[in-house]
Amino acid sequence: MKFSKVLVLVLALLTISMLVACAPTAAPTTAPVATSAPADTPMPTVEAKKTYADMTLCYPQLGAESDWRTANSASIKETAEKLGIKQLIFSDAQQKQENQISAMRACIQQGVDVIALPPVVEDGWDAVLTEAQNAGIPVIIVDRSVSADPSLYASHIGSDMALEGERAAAEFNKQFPDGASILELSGTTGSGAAEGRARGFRAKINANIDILDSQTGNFTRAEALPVMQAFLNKYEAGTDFQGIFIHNDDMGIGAIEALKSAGVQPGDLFIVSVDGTRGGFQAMIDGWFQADVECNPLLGPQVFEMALALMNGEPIDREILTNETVYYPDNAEELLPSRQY
Ligand code: GYE
Repeated sequence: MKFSKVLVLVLALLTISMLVACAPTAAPTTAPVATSAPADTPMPTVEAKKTYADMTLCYPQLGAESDWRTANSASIKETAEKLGIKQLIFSDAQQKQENQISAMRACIQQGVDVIALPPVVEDGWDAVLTEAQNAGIPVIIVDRSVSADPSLYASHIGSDMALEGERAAAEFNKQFPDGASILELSGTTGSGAAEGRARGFRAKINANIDILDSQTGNFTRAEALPVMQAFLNKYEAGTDFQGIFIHNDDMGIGAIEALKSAGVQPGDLFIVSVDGTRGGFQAMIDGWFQADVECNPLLGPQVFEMALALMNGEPIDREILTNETVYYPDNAEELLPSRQY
Protein backbone atom coordinates (compact mmCIF):
# COMPACT_ATOMS: atom_id res chain seq x y z
CA MET A 1 0.00 0.00 0.00
CA LYS A 2 1.27 3.41 -0.88
CA PHE A 3 2.10 5.86 1.91
CA SER A 4 -0.68 8.33 0.88
CA LYS A 5 -3.31 5.56 1.02
CA VAL A 6 -2.15 4.50 4.52
CA LEU A 7 -2.39 8.08 5.66
CA VAL A 8 -5.97 8.44 4.37
CA LEU A 9 -6.96 5.21 6.10
CA VAL A 10 -5.42 6.29 9.42
CA LEU A 11 -7.15 9.68 9.22
CA ALA A 12 -10.49 8.05 8.46
CA LEU A 13 -10.19 5.68 11.41
CA LEU A 14 -9.23 8.56 13.69
CA THR A 15 -12.28 10.60 12.63
CA ILE A 16 -14.62 7.68 13.28
CA SER A 17 -13.21 7.03 16.75
CA MET A 18 -13.49 10.73 17.64
CA LEU A 19 -17.13 10.80 16.54
CA VAL A 20 -17.89 7.77 18.68
CA ALA A 21 -16.16 9.36 21.69
CA CYS A 22 -18.14 12.58 21.34
CA ALA A 23 -21.49 10.94 20.83
CA PRO A 24 -23.95 11.48 23.67
CA THR A 25 -24.04 8.50 26.02
CA ALA A 26 -27.09 6.36 25.68
CA ALA A 27 -29.80 6.92 28.27
CA PRO A 28 -30.04 4.17 30.90
CA THR A 29 -32.48 1.57 29.84
CA THR A 30 -33.90 1.05 33.33
CA ALA A 31 -35.42 3.81 35.46
CA PRO A 32 -33.47 4.57 38.69
CA VAL A 33 -34.93 3.07 41.85
CA ALA A 34 -36.63 5.74 43.99
CA THR A 35 -34.52 6.39 47.12
CA SER A 36 -36.45 9.17 48.80
CA ALA A 37 -38.66 8.27 51.73
CA PRO A 38 -42.22 9.54 51.89
CA ALA A 39 -42.36 13.15 53.08
CA ASP A 40 -43.70 12.31 56.55
CA THR A 41 -40.95 9.83 57.61
CA PRO A 42 -37.82 11.68 58.84
CA MET A 43 -34.58 10.47 57.23
CA PRO A 44 -32.11 9.03 59.74
CA THR A 45 -29.10 11.38 59.91
CA VAL A 46 -25.82 9.59 59.38
CA GLU A 47 -23.06 11.84 60.70
CA ALA A 48 -20.09 12.05 58.38
CA LYS A 49 -16.85 10.79 59.91
CA LYS A 50 -14.50 13.57 60.99
CA THR A 51 -11.15 13.77 59.23
CA TYR A 52 -7.84 15.43 60.07
CA ALA A 53 -8.97 18.45 58.05
CA ASP A 54 -11.65 19.04 60.72
CA MET A 55 -9.26 18.87 63.68
CA THR A 56 -8.19 21.72 65.94
CA LEU A 57 -5.74 20.33 68.49
CA CYS A 58 -4.28 22.20 71.46
CA TYR A 59 -0.75 21.30 72.63
CA PRO A 60 0.28 23.40 75.64
CA GLN A 61 3.93 22.25 75.61
CA LEU A 62 5.61 22.43 79.01
CA GLY A 63 8.84 24.05 77.90
CA ALA A 64 12.00 23.77 75.82
CA GLU A 65 14.30 22.51 78.56
CA SER A 66 16.03 19.66 76.72
CA ASP A 67 16.82 18.07 73.37
CA TRP A 68 14.14 15.50 74.23
CA ARG A 69 11.59 18.32 74.49
CA THR A 70 12.76 19.94 71.24
CA ALA A 71 12.28 16.61 69.45
CA ASN A 72 8.85 16.17 71.04
CA SER A 73 7.70 19.63 69.89
CA ALA A 74 9.04 18.97 66.38
CA SER A 75 7.22 15.62 66.24
CA ILE A 76 3.91 17.30 67.13
CA LYS A 77 4.37 20.14 64.62
CA GLU A 78 5.60 17.91 61.78
CA THR A 79 2.81 15.39 62.25
CA ALA A 80 0.15 18.13 62.33
CA GLU A 81 1.54 19.49 59.06
CA LYS A 82 1.83 16.09 57.41
CA LEU A 83 -1.73 15.06 58.30
CA GLY A 84 -3.09 18.44 57.26
CA ILE A 85 -5.05 19.16 60.42
CA LYS A 86 -7.14 22.34 60.47
CA GLN A 87 -5.23 24.03 63.30
CA LEU A 88 -2.54 23.26 65.86
CA ILE A 89 -2.56 25.58 68.85
CA PHE A 90 0.96 25.21 70.25
CA SER A 91 2.39 27.13 73.20
CA ASP A 92 5.51 26.95 75.40
CA ALA A 93 4.88 27.22 79.15
CA GLN A 94 8.58 27.63 80.06
CA GLN A 95 8.32 24.89 82.66
CA LYS A 96 5.60 26.73 84.60
CA GLN A 97 2.38 24.91 85.42
CA GLU A 98 0.38 28.15 85.68
CA ASN A 99 1.31 28.95 82.05
CA GLN A 100 0.15 25.52 80.94
CA ILE A 101 -3.14 25.97 82.80
CA SER A 102 -3.85 29.37 81.23
CA ALA A 103 -2.98 28.02 77.76
CA MET A 104 -5.46 25.19 78.37
CA ARG A 105 -8.15 27.62 79.53
CA ALA A 106 -7.70 29.67 76.34
CA CYS A 107 -8.09 26.48 74.29
CA ILE A 108 -11.24 25.49 76.19
CA GLN A 109 -12.62 28.99 75.59
CA GLN A 110 -11.92 28.63 71.88
CA GLY A 111 -13.69 25.26 71.78
CA VAL A 112 -10.88 23.12 70.36
CA ASP A 113 -11.63 19.51 69.47
CA VAL A 114 -8.94 17.86 71.60
CA ILE A 115 -6.29 18.94 74.13
CA ALA A 116 -3.06 16.94 74.33
CA LEU A 117 -1.29 17.89 77.56
CA PRO A 118 2.33 17.09 78.50
CA PRO A 119 2.10 18.03 82.20
CA VAL A 120 5.18 19.61 83.78
CA VAL A 121 4.29 18.16 87.21
CA GLU A 122 1.89 15.45 88.35
CA ASP A 123 -0.32 17.31 90.84
CA GLY A 124 -2.70 20.24 90.48
CA TRP A 125 -4.61 19.42 87.29
CA ASP A 126 -8.03 18.51 88.70
CA ALA A 127 -9.67 21.91 88.24
CA VAL A 128 -8.66 22.53 84.63
CA LEU A 129 -9.29 18.89 83.63
CA THR A 130 -12.79 19.22 85.07
CA GLU A 131 -13.31 22.43 83.08
CA ALA A 132 -12.28 20.65 79.87
CA GLN A 133 -14.57 17.74 80.66
CA ASN A 134 -17.52 20.07 81.35
CA ALA A 135 -16.87 21.72 77.98
CA GLY A 136 -16.92 18.30 76.30
CA ILE A 137 -13.25 18.52 75.23
CA PRO A 138 -11.32 15.26 75.65
CA VAL A 139 -7.79 15.52 77.08
CA ILE A 140 -4.96 13.14 76.20
CA ILE A 141 -2.15 13.23 78.78
CA VAL A 142 1.10 13.01 76.82
CA ASP A 143 4.62 12.09 78.03
CA ARG A 144 4.59 12.61 81.84
CA SER A 145 1.68 11.41 83.98
CA VAL A 146 -0.79 13.27 86.23
CA SER A 147 -2.06 12.28 89.66
CA ALA A 148 -5.65 13.31 88.82
CA ASP A 149 -8.38 10.67 88.70
CA PRO A 150 -8.28 8.87 85.32
CA SER A 151 -11.99 9.64 84.83
CA LEU A 152 -10.93 13.25 84.20
CA TYR A 153 -8.97 12.46 81.04
CA ALA A 154 -9.29 10.22 78.02
CA SER A 155 -5.92 8.48 77.95
CA HIS A 156 -2.18 8.65 78.65
CA ILE A 157 0.42 8.21 75.91
CA GLY A 158 4.06 8.14 76.98
CA SER A 159 6.95 6.25 78.53
CA ASP A 160 6.97 3.98 81.54
CA MET A 161 9.22 6.21 83.66
CA ALA A 162 9.45 3.72 86.55
CA LEU A 163 10.65 1.04 84.13
CA GLU A 164 13.34 3.45 82.91
CA GLY A 165 14.50 3.87 86.52
CA GLU A 166 14.51 0.10 86.98
CA ARG A 167 16.62 -0.32 83.86
CA ALA A 168 19.13 2.24 85.14
CA ALA A 169 19.31 0.41 88.49
CA ALA A 170 20.02 -2.87 86.69
CA GLU A 171 23.11 -1.28 85.12
CA PHE A 172 24.51 -0.26 88.52
CA ASN A 173 23.72 -3.69 89.99
CA LYS A 174 25.66 -5.33 87.15
CA GLN A 175 28.61 -2.95 87.47
CA PHE A 176 28.89 -3.05 91.28
CA PRO A 177 28.05 -6.55 92.53
CA ASP A 178 30.07 -5.81 95.68
CA GLY A 179 28.34 -2.52 96.35
CA ALA A 180 29.11 1.17 95.80
CA SER A 181 28.08 4.71 96.64
CA ILE A 182 26.41 6.77 93.97
CA LEU A 183 24.85 10.18 93.39
CA GLU A 184 21.59 11.02 91.68
CA LEU A 185 21.01 14.07 89.51
CA SER A 186 17.27 14.13 89.33
CA GLY A 187 14.75 15.77 86.98
CA THR A 188 12.09 18.38 87.77
CA THR A 189 10.76 17.88 91.30
CA GLY A 190 7.17 16.63 91.25
CA SER A 191 7.27 15.66 87.55
CA GLY A 192 6.03 12.25 86.49
CA ALA A 193 9.37 11.64 84.78
CA ALA A 194 11.54 12.37 87.82
CA GLU A 195 9.23 10.75 90.36
CA GLY A 196 8.76 7.63 88.24
CA ARG A 197 12.46 7.21 87.50
CA ALA A 198 13.42 7.72 91.16
CA ARG A 199 10.77 5.23 92.29
CA GLY A 200 11.75 2.55 89.76
CA PHE A 201 15.43 3.05 90.54
CA ARG A 202 14.94 2.62 94.28
CA ALA A 203 12.71 -0.39 93.78
CA LYS A 204 15.43 -2.27 91.89
CA ILE A 205 18.79 -1.00 93.19
CA ASN A 206 20.69 -3.57 95.30
CA ALA A 207 20.80 -2.96 99.02
CA ASN A 208 24.61 -2.69 98.93
CA ILE A 209 24.44 0.32 96.61
CA ASP A 210 24.02 3.50 98.61
CA ILE A 211 22.42 6.63 97.13
CA LEU A 212 24.69 9.10 98.89
CA ASP A 213 22.88 12.24 97.71
CA SER A 214 20.17 13.31 95.28
CA GLN A 215 19.57 16.82 93.93
CA THR A 216 17.49 18.20 91.08
CA GLY A 217 18.93 19.82 87.96
CA ASN A 218 15.43 20.50 86.57
CA PHE A 219 16.23 18.55 83.37
CA THR A 220 18.45 21.36 82.01
CA ARG A 221 22.17 21.63 81.22
CA ALA A 222 22.40 25.08 82.83
CA GLU A 223 20.95 23.95 86.16
CA ALA A 224 22.79 20.62 86.28
CA LEU A 225 26.24 22.20 86.03
CA PRO A 226 26.24 24.05 89.40
CA VAL A 227 24.52 21.08 91.08
CA MET A 228 27.35 18.83 89.91
CA GLN A 229 29.92 21.42 91.03
CA ALA A 230 28.33 21.49 94.49
CA PHE A 231 28.42 17.68 94.60
CA LEU A 232 32.13 17.74 93.72
CA ASN A 233 32.86 20.27 96.45
CA LYS A 234 31.21 18.01 98.97
CA TYR A 235 32.25 14.53 97.84
CA GLU A 236 35.41 13.22 96.24
CA ALA A 237 34.88 11.51 92.91
CA GLY A 238 36.06 7.91 92.94
CA THR A 239 36.52 7.84 96.72
CA ASP A 240 33.20 9.00 98.17
CA PHE A 241 31.17 7.91 95.16
CA GLN A 242 31.77 5.66 92.16
CA GLY A 243 28.79 6.43 89.95
CA ILE A 244 26.01 8.87 89.04
CA PHE A 245 22.45 8.20 87.92
CA ILE A 246 21.38 11.20 85.81
CA HIS A 247 17.72 11.60 84.84
CA ASN A 248 18.35 12.99 81.34
CA ASP A 249 21.10 13.53 78.78
CA ASP A 250 21.00 17.32 78.91
CA MET A 251 21.75 17.32 82.63
CA GLY A 252 24.43 14.73 81.89
CA ILE A 253 26.08 17.09 79.43
CA GLY A 254 25.97 19.90 82.02
CA ALA A 255 27.44 17.54 84.61
CA ILE A 256 30.27 16.51 82.24
CA GLU A 257 31.34 20.17 82.06
CA ALA A 258 31.63 20.28 85.85
CA LEU A 259 33.46 16.94 85.96
CA LYS A 260 35.94 18.06 83.30
CA SER A 261 36.74 21.27 85.21
CA ALA A 262 37.32 19.20 88.33
CA GLY A 263 39.82 17.00 86.46
CA VAL A 264 37.65 13.89 86.40
CA GLN A 265 38.41 11.71 83.36
CA PRO A 266 35.89 9.79 81.24
CA GLY A 267 35.49 6.33 82.74
CA ASP A 268 36.58 7.37 86.26
CA LEU A 269 32.90 7.22 87.26
CA PHE A 270 30.12 4.88 86.12
CA ILE A 271 27.45 7.17 84.67
CA VAL A 272 24.01 6.10 83.48
CA SER A 273 21.72 8.64 81.84
CA VAL A 274 18.24 8.62 80.29
CA ASP A 275 16.78 9.70 76.89
CA GLY A 276 19.14 8.46 74.17
CA THR A 277 19.54 11.79 72.39
CA ARG A 278 22.37 12.45 69.98
CA GLY A 279 24.14 14.27 72.82
CA GLY A 280 23.79 11.18 74.97
CA PHE A 281 25.21 9.02 72.20
CA GLN A 282 28.16 11.39 71.85
CA ALA A 283 28.75 11.19 75.61
CA MET A 284 28.87 7.39 75.30
CA ILE A 285 31.31 7.62 72.38
CA ASP A 286 33.49 10.00 74.42
CA GLY A 287 33.51 7.54 77.32
CA TRP A 288 31.49 9.58 79.83
CA PHE A 289 28.23 7.59 79.86
CA GLN A 290 28.34 3.81 80.30
CA ALA A 291 24.68 3.32 79.40
CA ASP A 292 21.78 5.47 78.16
CA VAL A 293 18.21 4.35 78.90
CA GLU A 294 15.97 5.17 75.95
CA CYS A 295 13.01 7.55 76.31
CA ASN A 296 11.30 8.22 72.98
CA PRO A 297 9.92 11.74 72.35
CA LEU A 298 8.47 11.06 68.87
CA LEU A 299 4.86 10.82 70.05
CA GLY A 300 3.17 12.93 67.34
CA PRO A 301 1.70 10.12 65.20
CA GLN A 302 0.10 8.34 68.17
CA VAL A 303 -1.31 11.57 69.62
CA PHE A 304 -3.08 12.63 66.42
CA GLU A 305 -4.36 9.15 65.66
CA MET A 306 -5.97 8.99 69.09
CA ALA A 307 -7.31 12.54 68.83
CA LEU A 308 -9.14 11.64 65.62
CA ALA A 309 -10.58 8.49 67.18
CA LEU A 310 -11.86 10.61 70.08
CA MET A 311 -13.48 13.09 67.67
CA ASN A 312 -15.31 10.19 66.05
CA GLY A 313 -16.34 8.63 69.35
CA GLU A 314 -14.34 5.50 68.58
CA PRO A 315 -12.94 3.30 71.36
CA ILE A 316 -9.37 4.08 72.46
CA ASP A 317 -6.79 2.56 74.81
CA ARG A 318 -6.71 4.25 78.21
CA GLU A 319 -2.92 4.01 78.28
CA ILE A 320 -0.30 3.55 75.55
CA LEU A 321 3.25 2.99 76.78
CA THR A 322 6.21 3.36 74.42
CA ASN A 323 8.42 0.35 73.74
CA GLU A 324 11.98 1.24 74.76
CA THR A 325 15.47 -0.17 75.24
CA VAL A 326 18.90 0.61 76.71
CA TYR A 327 21.84 1.83 74.61
CA TYR A 328 25.52 1.11 75.26
CA PRO A 329 28.83 2.63 74.14
CA ASP A 330 29.89 -0.42 72.10
CA ASN A 331 27.61 0.42 69.15
CA ALA A 332 26.94 4.10 69.87
CA GLU A 333 29.16 5.26 67.00
CA GLU A 334 27.36 3.00 64.55
CA LEU A 335 23.88 4.10 65.69
CA LEU A 336 24.51 7.83 66.07
CA PRO A 337 24.01 8.79 62.38
CA SER A 338 20.55 7.22 62.32
CA ARG A 339 19.33 8.83 65.56
CA GLN A 340 16.34 11.07 64.89
CA TYR A 341 16.82 13.26 67.96
O1 GYE B 1 13.46 12.68 79.81
C1 GYE B 1 13.70 15.01 79.64
C2 GYE B 1 12.69 16.08 79.42
O2 GYE B 1 9.28 14.11 80.35
C3 GYE B 1 10.28 12.22 79.39
O3 GYE B 1 11.54 15.59 80.05
C4 GYE B 1 10.31 13.67 79.56
C5 GYE B 1 11.61 14.20 80.11
C6 GYE B 1 12.86 13.83 79.37
O4 GYE B 1 13.10 17.30 79.78
O5 GYE B 1 14.80 15.16 78.80
